[in-house]
Amino acid sequence: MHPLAEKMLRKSALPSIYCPGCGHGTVLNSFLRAVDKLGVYDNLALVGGIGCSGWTPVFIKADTIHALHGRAVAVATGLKLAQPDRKVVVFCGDGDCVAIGGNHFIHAARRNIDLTVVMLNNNIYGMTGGQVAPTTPYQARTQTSPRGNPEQPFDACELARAAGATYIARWTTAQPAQMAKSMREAMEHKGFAFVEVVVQCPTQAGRYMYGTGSAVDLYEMLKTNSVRLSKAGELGAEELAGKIVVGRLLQRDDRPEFTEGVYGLCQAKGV
Ligand SMILES: Cc1ncc(C[n+]2csc(CCOP(=O)(O)OP(=O)(O)O)c2C)c(N)n1
Repeated sequence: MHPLAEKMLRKSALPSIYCPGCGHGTVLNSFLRAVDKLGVYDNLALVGGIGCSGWTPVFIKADTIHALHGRAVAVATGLKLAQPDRKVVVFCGDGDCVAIGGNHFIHAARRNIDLTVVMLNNNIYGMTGGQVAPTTPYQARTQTSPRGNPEQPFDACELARAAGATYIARWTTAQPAQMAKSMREAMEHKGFAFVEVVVQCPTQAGRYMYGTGSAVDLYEMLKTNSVRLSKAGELGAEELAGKIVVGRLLQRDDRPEFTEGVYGLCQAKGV
């Protein structure tokens, strides 16, 4: 076993339940590298939601909580307020984060609470059989949109930006080193940090949406469709259609952090 895996994986949770070719393992790998580099291992508190992505903290030897579907950010908010010195990291799926948990997500961003939220976006509800998600592309075929998705998807990074997040990055599984760097930056950042990772899901999104269950083809698709933020500005709307803009999309430090604000108010009142 790789020394990092030896040190950080919870062996009782192995072997992994991820489907063959699933991108979630790459996200786990990048996260372990980010934690190792930062050396925050002993101070971590990880929160997972329901769904395939919710398994990510289960594999890591750290303090972890498994929250109800959609409630991972809400649970993390309580945890951070109770233990402000912790590095609290949430792993959630796109359905978990911006569908059922959408309200918690935008209000956590609005408060600028010091959390790192990693959203594993497979564009679908993976665990429950491939239902349509708020990130499913327009007209894409899923188990609940057999004639094509009639809804327009939204961009979770733009949602986070509008709500008040202060660090935002997006990568795909085809950029694991950059993803790890962003995870590091997100954990170092004081405030609400959001890292979206677009992952291949051969079993559900692959077969129904993209017409291939081949992880290699899906991975290639992610790679060729990724455009760096620095390059995206040079492209017109037509050239950008269907592309995934990747990079550090936002970093600002002009908004107060919520936990400090709460403790500051309590101190001022002598509580
Ligand atoms: C309150 C509630 N509603 C619905 C479910 C059923 N459920 C479990 S996982 C899941 C889909 C998860 O999709 P997503 O969050 O995108 O994560 P993925 O499995 O794709 O990683 C659903 C609907 C549930 N467990 N709890």
